[in-house]
Amino acid sequence: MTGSYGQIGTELIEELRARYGGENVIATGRKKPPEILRKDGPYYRLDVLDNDHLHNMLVDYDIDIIIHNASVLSAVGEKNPQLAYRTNVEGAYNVLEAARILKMDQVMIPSSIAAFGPSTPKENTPNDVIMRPTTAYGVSKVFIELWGEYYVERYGVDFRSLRYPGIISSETLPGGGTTDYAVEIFYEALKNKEYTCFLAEDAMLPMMYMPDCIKSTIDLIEAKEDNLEHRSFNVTAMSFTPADIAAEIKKHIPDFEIHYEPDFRQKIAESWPRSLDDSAAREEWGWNPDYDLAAMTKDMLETLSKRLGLKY
Ligand code: AKB
Repeated sequence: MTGSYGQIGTELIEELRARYGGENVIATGRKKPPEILRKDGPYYRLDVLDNDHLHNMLVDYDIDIIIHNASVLSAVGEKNPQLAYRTNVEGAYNVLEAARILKMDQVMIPSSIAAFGPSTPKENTPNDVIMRPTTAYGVSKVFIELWGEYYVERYGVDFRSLRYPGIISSETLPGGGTTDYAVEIFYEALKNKEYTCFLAEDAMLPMMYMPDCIKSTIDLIEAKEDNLEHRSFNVTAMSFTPADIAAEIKKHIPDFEIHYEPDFRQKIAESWPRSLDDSAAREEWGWNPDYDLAAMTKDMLETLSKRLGLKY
């Protein structure tokens, strides 16, 4: 896995190691890893833009499946589109080329709701629909989907991708996305009983709790290739606005208050779907989420308050 120390990587690695054995799941990344990644299996420094190193590692460790999580997210991508291009487009190109040349068994590269744009229907967005994103991150995700699908047809590479919605998690903070508010709000609610949101109160976006994110990723990796009509899938578990999640938190922390100071990220959110139709994932590999807004909020507050030692 590349980008293993990110929000999704840290928790996905743990689950993969529990299922397949620590020594069979290699965590890689560009930085010094958190302790958790060294705990149950190997961690190696790897920059996916270093193509020789990437190929050497895949050969030396006899890798069958690559999960390419290293990515610059939407908000950071708008501040530095050139970085988004290099990391997301060139990084994914290197990974897909390595999979083709080395005849690897499978490549999983996440996409995102950011692959959709302002001209995409916003409600119950279908799996197959117009995609004209207006962010650097979104453009890079469309490239990944189309280049991956081209490699399926042209070279028989087993490419798979999930269009992740905003992911809410209690272990590792997200790094520079538009949906990050839905994680920050829990930390601030527990620490200060107050949160200033960078999106408007009615900015509705599709979301998913981390256990569902892990489940969807592993289910798609394990799905029988013959059952897949698509290669890039919408997945979702709930849709809510900042006002909705604040109201849900208030049920547990009655004196919690939210304020709104929308910044440049509001425009990004307005260009994305408000809800997704994930019926292709349900039909082709049995996707079915476990957490809705109420269940996720309860679990987040319980888990985070224990970890941070904060009562509510
Ligand atoms: C972001 O906000 O950039 C990501 C995403 C929806 O892909 N969380």
